[in-house]
Amino acid sequence: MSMSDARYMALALSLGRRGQGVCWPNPAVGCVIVNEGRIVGRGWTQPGGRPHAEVVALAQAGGAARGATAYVTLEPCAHHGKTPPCAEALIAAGVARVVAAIEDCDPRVAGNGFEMLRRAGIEVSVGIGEDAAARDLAGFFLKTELGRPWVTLKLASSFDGRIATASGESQWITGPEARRAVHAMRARHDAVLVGAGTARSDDPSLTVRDMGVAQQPVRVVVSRYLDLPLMSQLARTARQVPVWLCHGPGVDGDRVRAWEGTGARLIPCAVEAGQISATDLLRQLGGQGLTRVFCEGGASLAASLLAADMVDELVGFTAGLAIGAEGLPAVGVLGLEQLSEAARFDLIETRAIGADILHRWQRQ
Ligand code: AOF
Ligand code: ZN
Repeated sequence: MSMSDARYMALALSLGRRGQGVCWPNPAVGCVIVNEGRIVGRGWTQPGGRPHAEVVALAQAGGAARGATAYVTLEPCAHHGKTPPCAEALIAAGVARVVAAIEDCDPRVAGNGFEMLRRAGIEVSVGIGEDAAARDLAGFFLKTELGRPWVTLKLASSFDGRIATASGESQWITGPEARRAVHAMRARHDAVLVGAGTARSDDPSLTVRDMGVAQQPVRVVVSRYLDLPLMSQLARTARQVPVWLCHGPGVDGDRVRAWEGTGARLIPCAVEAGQISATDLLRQLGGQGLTRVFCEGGASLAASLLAADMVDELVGFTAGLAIGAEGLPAVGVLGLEQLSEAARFDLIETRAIGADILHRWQRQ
C-alpha cells in the first residue's frame, strides 16, 4: 500500500459520507478516480441510491478514466439492477486498477464484483480503509445481514441525567450550539425516531433545519395505541416530509383512517409485554429500507431499545445544570440486577459544544 492509496481512499470515504441519510436503502459509497496523480473524477451514491458512486465519478472522468486507478469505499456491484453493474462500467471505461475498502455483503455482489474486474485483467486491491468503511457502512451491513438498521440513541440531559423537570419542561436544557449539532446528526441518518410521549409533549417537527439538506429524514413515531394529536406539526406536515407511525394491533379504525388521511404511513408492529417490541419495530424499519435510525427518546423507547441490545451508538449532550430526582430520567426501567448485565459501549468522541459536552460511544 502506498501512502497515496490511503490518502485517496480517505477522500473517497469522506465523499461517501455525503450520501448518508439520503441514499437509503443503498449504502453511501464514495469513489475517486486518479490518473497519473491527478484526480479526474469524484462521486458518491446519489439520493435514493442511484446512480451509484462509480457511475458519477466515471461520468466526470470521461476519457481520463482510461489507465486510471479507481478508489471505492465498497466493492463495485456486479448485478444487473435498474442500472448495469458498476464493475462493467469500470471495465468499459478502461480503468487499470481498482482499490476497494471492503467487500459488499449483498449476496448479489459478495465477491462477484472483484471477480468480474480481475477476469477483465484489472488489478484489484482490497482492504485499504476497511475499518473506516465498515463503520460508515455499518447500517447497510446490519440491514442486509440482520434485517435491521443501525440505531443511534441521542439524549440531551442535565448533569444528573434528567431530560425534563417534573412538570415536563425540557426546552431548552442544552444550548443552541448543541441543538445545531443535533440537526447535523439528524441529516446523516435516514430517519428520526421518537416515542409517542415525546411526540405528544413536545409537538416536535423532527426536521433538519437551516442545513440545506437535499432530503429530510423520515420521521418515525412509535405509538402503541396511535393516540397522537391530529392537530400536531407531524400531522400537518406529513405530505412534505414522510411520517411513519408504528403502532400495535387492534387500534381504532377511525384513528388509522384519520392518520392515513394526513399522508402518514402506518406500520403495524408486534407487542411484547404491553409495549411495541423493539425487535419487531427495527425489523419493520429495516424492511422498509432504513439503514440508519436516530432515536431521540423518550425514556421508555430508549429503555426498550437498550433492553433489546439494539442500540449501536450513544450520543449524549450533557448540560451544566442539575434537575434533581423529581425530574424525568433519560432512560426508563431496564430491569438490571447486576452491572455486568448492562451493555457496554466504547468512548469514541468527546468534545465541548457551546456550553455543553458531547460524548459518543459505540457498542463494544
Ligand atoms: C456500488 N456503488 O454507489 C452503491 C452500491 O438497487 P441497485 O441496483 O441500485 O443496487 C443496490 C445494491 O448495489 C446495494 O445492495 C449494494 O450491494 C450496491 N450498492 N454499489 O457499486 C454504489 N450504492
Ligand atoms: Zn454499482
